[in-house]
Parts: sequence; C-alpha cells; structure tokens
Amino acid sequence: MDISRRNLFKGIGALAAVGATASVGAKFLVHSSATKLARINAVLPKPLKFLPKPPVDPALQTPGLSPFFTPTKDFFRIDTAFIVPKVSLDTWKLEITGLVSNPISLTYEQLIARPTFELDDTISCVSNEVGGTLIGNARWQGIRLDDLIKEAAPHSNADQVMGYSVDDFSAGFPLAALDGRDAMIAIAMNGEVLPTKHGFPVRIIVPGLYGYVSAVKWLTKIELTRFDQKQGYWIDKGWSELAPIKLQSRIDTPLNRGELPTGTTAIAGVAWASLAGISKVEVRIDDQPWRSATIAPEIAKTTWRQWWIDWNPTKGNHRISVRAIDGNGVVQSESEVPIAPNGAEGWHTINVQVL
Ligand SMILES: Nc1nc2c(c(=O)[nH]1)N[C@H]1C(S)=C(S)[C@@H](COP(=O)(O)O)O[C@H]1N2
Ligand SMILES: [Mo]
Repeated sequence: MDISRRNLFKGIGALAAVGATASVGAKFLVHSSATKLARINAVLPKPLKFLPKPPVDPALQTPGLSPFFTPTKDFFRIDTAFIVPKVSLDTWKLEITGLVSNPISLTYEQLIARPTFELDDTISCVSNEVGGTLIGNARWQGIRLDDLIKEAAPHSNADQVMGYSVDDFSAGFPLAALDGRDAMIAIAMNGEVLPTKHGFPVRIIVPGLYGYVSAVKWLTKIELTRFDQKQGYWIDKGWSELAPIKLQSRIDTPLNRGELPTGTTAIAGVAWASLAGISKVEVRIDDQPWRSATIAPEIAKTTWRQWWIDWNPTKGNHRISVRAIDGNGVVQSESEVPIAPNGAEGWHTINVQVL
C-alpha cells in the first residue's frame, strides 16, 4: 500500500473505503493489458489553445524544492478502489443526465473530437496536513465542462454537478462553481494520455476545489442534481459539502528535524491559493521579523508558486515558519485547524539543527 493510501485511511477511515469496491461496474472492467493497449492507441487531439512552455524551473537550482510540474510518477494518489479500475473504450461512454432538458451521451471518440484546451492546475486532497504531500501540479488537457453542461440544458432547480466513476465513487460541487473558471473533463496529464491510476479514460478537474468534491477519476456519468437530494461519496462520512482549496504554504527544504552545516543555504517551498493566486510569501526564523521570500513568476492563478530565501544560519537549533498572502491580500491563517471537515489550516513550521 502506498503512502497516499495510508494517509487517506488515517484521515478518512478505512471502513468507509471498503464499501466502494463492492459494486464495481463490471461491464467496464477489462484485463489490464487491454487498458494498456487502449491507452497507447488513444491519440491526443491538438489543443485549440496551447499554453506556452513555462520558464526555467527554479527547482533546478534549489535541491529539495518541488519542481513546478509534479512528475506523474511522483504524483499523489487517492482512491477508494483497492484495484485500479481498468476501463475498456469499447463499452465506455460519458453520460450527462439528471435535471437536464437535453441528456448527452458520448463515446471517447466523440468526446475527444471536441475542442480541447490546456490548463495548469494544482490539485490537492482535503486530507493534506499542513506541510503534507497530498498535493501536486500538472498540465491538464481537456474539454470545457461548462460548455458540455450548458449543452445539456440544466433545469433551473438543479444546483449540483455530481460526477460518478465506473467504480461508483461520486463527488458533487455547486453548478454555480462553473463561473467561467477553466473546469474540464481531462483526457491528458503532463502531455500524456491520462494515466490509468489518475483516471483513464477521463476525469474531472475543477480549479479551486478539493479532489473529494470534484476530481472524479474513471468518470462515466455526470448528473445534474440538487444538494438537498444527493450527496457525494464522502459527505455522509463527515466531510463538508462545499470544499474550496484553502490558502496554504509549505517548506520543502530544509527538512523538518534535519541537520545542516553552516554557510549559505536556501529555505524554499511552495505556496498556493484556491483561485486568488499568491501575492506574497513570508518566512520567519526564530523570533526575527518576517522576511519576504522571492516568488517564481506567476504561471497561472490556479497553480502553486515556488518561493525561496537565502539563509546564513548560526550554529544551533532554529525554528522556521512560512505563511502566504493570496492575490486579494488575505494572510494565511495561523490557528491550527485539522483536515476534517474541510481542510487543514495553520502555518508550516519546522525545526532544524545547524552544526
Ligand atoms: N473514482 C475516484 N475518483 C476520485 C477518488 C476516488 O476515490 N475514486 N478520490 C478523489 C480524491 S479524494 C482526490 S484528492 C483526487 C486525487 O486525484 P489523484 O489520485 O489523481 O491525485 O481524486 C478524486 N477522485
Ligand atoms: Mo482527497
């Protein structure tokens, strides 16, 4: 079992996770070699809107700092399924149903024939502790979700968009969240056909929302519904219905409880805000005043930003904290709040020993 799974169980509870596998939609499941073939044969369409290549990654010069794009092999994974669903494109389809006047049903070919665009977006799990690693940034390619839903013509009483996976996981978010932000049905991640572990053939990505209310992998159905009638998988297990990603920052290097030699060293990490972007990152060493960190150029408001400062420490024990300020001037909150029911709060603080 990998670490992200263990964290999920610690955070959310293993009992709840067991239920999900019982009712796997068997008609979709195929032998894993067949999925591999389907993935290899799936050809990505050219996006209508390409994003430029980002500038040189500052992580190249700062050992220990997270790269801007999280390599897919290192990307965190959270799923309730014990076995990763293997989907056959022969039988798979995407349905948009529920409180709509014009239900839609699309094969993979029909879906990817629609215009696609690229989006740089940092996704996070609500179970990410302050300083935790259940977060990653990728370049996604997909089809605009708002366009598809508009085409389905939701009834005026619909207020929730609920995604369902082939393994019966579900996650719902407000229809009102489709407010022009670049929500998508993602078909690719970091330039590759969506990896099986991250939801092949397609998943939902909604900038600004935690995964458990939005980012359905192995997606097969979107239902327009009402919050007072349907709840996503995690909601009756104590997690909030509404879950925007919180303003946070993390120290990547030095490591907590690490030892380092004297001489100039970098303190560096990442900071992210739901949709507002990051305007400032500040670092405090021991009882000194807060210092402004250098922040990497803003690539998109939807992604994290890397930050760093140089530090020339004296020998002994030191305590380092970080806090971020978002694009609206909101300062990351100091009071510690646990992950349940809607995401951790507090400043990431580490202790290091300089020898
Ligand atoms: N089908 C399915 N989709 C899912 C989940 C799941 O358990 N099953 N977990 C969600 C949660 S809680 C998170 S945080 C994200 C994680 O996406 P990743 O595994 O690609 O990092 O997927 C979401 N989509
Ligand atoms: Mo999550």
